[in-house]
Amino acid sequence: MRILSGIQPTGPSYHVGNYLGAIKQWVEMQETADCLFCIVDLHAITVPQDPKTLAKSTLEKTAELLALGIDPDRCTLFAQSYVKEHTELSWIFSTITPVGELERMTQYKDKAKKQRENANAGLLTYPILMAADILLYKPDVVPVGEDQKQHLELTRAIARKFNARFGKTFAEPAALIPKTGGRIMSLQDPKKKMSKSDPADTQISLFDSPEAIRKKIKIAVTDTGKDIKYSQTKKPGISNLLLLYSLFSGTTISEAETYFKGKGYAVLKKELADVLIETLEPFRVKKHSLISRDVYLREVLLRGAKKARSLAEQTMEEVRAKVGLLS
Ligand code: ATP
Ligand code: LTN
Repeated sequence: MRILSGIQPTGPSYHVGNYLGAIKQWVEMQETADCLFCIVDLHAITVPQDPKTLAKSTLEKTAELLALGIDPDRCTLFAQSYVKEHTELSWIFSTITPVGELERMTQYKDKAKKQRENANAGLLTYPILMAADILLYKPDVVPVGEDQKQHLELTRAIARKFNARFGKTFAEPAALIPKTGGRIMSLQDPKKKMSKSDPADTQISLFDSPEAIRKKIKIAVTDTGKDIKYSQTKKPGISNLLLLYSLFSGTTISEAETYFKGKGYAVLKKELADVLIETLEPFRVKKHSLISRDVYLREVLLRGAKKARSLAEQTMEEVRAKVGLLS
């Protein structure tokens, strides 16, 4: 079984949503499957990035992934921009993807609204590059958070379209979205998903200090009333905190509800902060020991790219022949 997934090197650090929605699954799957994990730096530049810090940020995110348990000896970890076949296949896919389908993508609509003065073409064609990231490696499964479901459906549609035009080339990969934890909400606006690119107090970074974790949980938005009950519609704030508690403490939601019955919001917040601090501490220590090892981190990404490239080249050879490009 082959797995592929991607993550952007954007924002200050990966957050608990990235972990529960994606990275935790990656760490588990590398034990049994042939896994490729791609740091998608070309996707990141659809939002303006400082050229002086982007490369550094890519290395820092590599250190974070290693600290979280991604093991370069058990998987292929690489930077997207090191494997040029991604952009080549993306161009070919762009010639079979209707613009109307891209305009329907929620992530495009959200991001284009956020940066009206820089609603660049890359934001629109972003899912085509993602389809190329995926289909180049012909994976069976793509583990992602719920926000990527629509992009995965488009990837499947692109595979179908390519096959119909040029002959059977790609199987349709399945999205693997966790049953719980696939959509962790912002601590300040629990109707919106937690996002790296939003302000610090909306997210718990996986590498936050204990003090920062306590403070952010303390000021997290809650709901009226005082019962600790899971209801995304009636109690979105408390439900998000309860869900985080349940996932980090290894209890079910209903066990957590029973445990907090008759206790106030402040108790839930304190216990959530405790369990987060305890679980995240080893990640912080590990990141600290890796962060200054630039040469090693770059070497990990280059080694991964070499492995990825050999697979990508095979697919491109097949694609080029099918499309009728000169060999
Ligand atoms: P940005 O705000 O910079 O767009 P992001 O926080 O959405 O970043 P990505 O790098 O785009 O993070 O996503 C990496 C992975 O984490 C994807 O699989 C995505 O679905 C998942 N993910 C992102 N946010 C959440 C969330 N709030 N809950 C669960 N999974 C998430
Ligand atoms: N679009 C995704 C990141 C991403 C990805 C991929 C995920 C780019 N390429 C390939 C899975 C497979 C995002 O914004 N989270």
